[in-house]
Amino acid sequence: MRKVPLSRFLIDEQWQSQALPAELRLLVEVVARAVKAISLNVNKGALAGVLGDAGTGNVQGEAQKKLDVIANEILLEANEWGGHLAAMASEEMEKPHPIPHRMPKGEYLLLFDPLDGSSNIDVNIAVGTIFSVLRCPEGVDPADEKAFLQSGTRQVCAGFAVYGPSTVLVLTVGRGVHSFTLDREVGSFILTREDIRIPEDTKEFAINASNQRFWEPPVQRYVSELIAGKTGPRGKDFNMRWVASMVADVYRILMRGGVFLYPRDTKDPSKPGRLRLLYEANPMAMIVEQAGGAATTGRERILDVVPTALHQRVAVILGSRNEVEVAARHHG
Ligand code: AFP
Repeated sequence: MRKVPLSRFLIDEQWQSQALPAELRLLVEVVARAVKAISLNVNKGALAGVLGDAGTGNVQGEAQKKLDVIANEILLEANEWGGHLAAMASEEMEKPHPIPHRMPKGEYLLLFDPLDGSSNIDVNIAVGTIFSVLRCPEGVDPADEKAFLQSGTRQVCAGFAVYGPSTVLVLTVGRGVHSFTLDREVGSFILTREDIRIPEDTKEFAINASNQRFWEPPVQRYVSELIAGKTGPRGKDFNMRWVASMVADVYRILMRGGVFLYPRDTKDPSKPGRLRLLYEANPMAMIVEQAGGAATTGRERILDVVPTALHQRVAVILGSRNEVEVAARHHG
């Protein structure tokens, strides 16, 4: 494979395919630089005193880890001054973060989960960063969350980083999915997988099985068939994985197929599912669809969901197209 740094790849996308406006290329470069800084902090772990709780809570009512706050600050600081953004929104902040008046502004909105899987950080399991890019609608105040309430089909870019044995950046600008591995000696992301395609079938599913008693009947039926394996209607055995870091489960699915489910459950009726639509489900759904997979709530395509609130949650079933289809059929 040609050793292509992210910057070269993006320049090619900009000039050869006219698919990437200069401002969006700058946005991706800036986010990639922020991801490198987050990776550095994550990899220092205990040595940098960045583990453990921050002693604060976020808008989700969840205790924040120190690295949640650090990663959020890194992304805000890196993106404030480039002139490519109108505003940002984060899992860690209740309201949108407008670009300060003294800074130049651009046409894009950047949404992110700065540290996905943060409950894993203290036990040294892979975590990540998820991001989504929208255009700011004309005539809408970017500081108003209404500017962000756009269906996932409106995304112009989506990506995530996995801080695992290696740091990998997965990216789509609407022309396939590509992954870049961080070369720490040079400090560059190097293209390592071009035009990733998810196998259409799979024998591997990912779900937090401890919630089984809270699932709706269609999911109960679907998962029990997977567990029945050869002895059941599927006629084949399945394997199960659950990392509890969506970035790690989705990356595995991009590499070898699989189906990931975080369904609605009755555990907390106020939360239709755990995952957030705008900065977790939508970017992952765009990536999975661009890689030939499928992403549904069980009842509708995730990218078609019309958002009504910045931090709303949604049920997620995504991965190998044919397997997602089987799960969706159980929903009638
Ligand atoms: P945290 O970021 O709070 O650890 O949540 C991670 C996550 O949003 C997603 O990455 C996982 O797939 C899912 O939640 C894990 O949820 P459970 O802890 O309920 O299994």
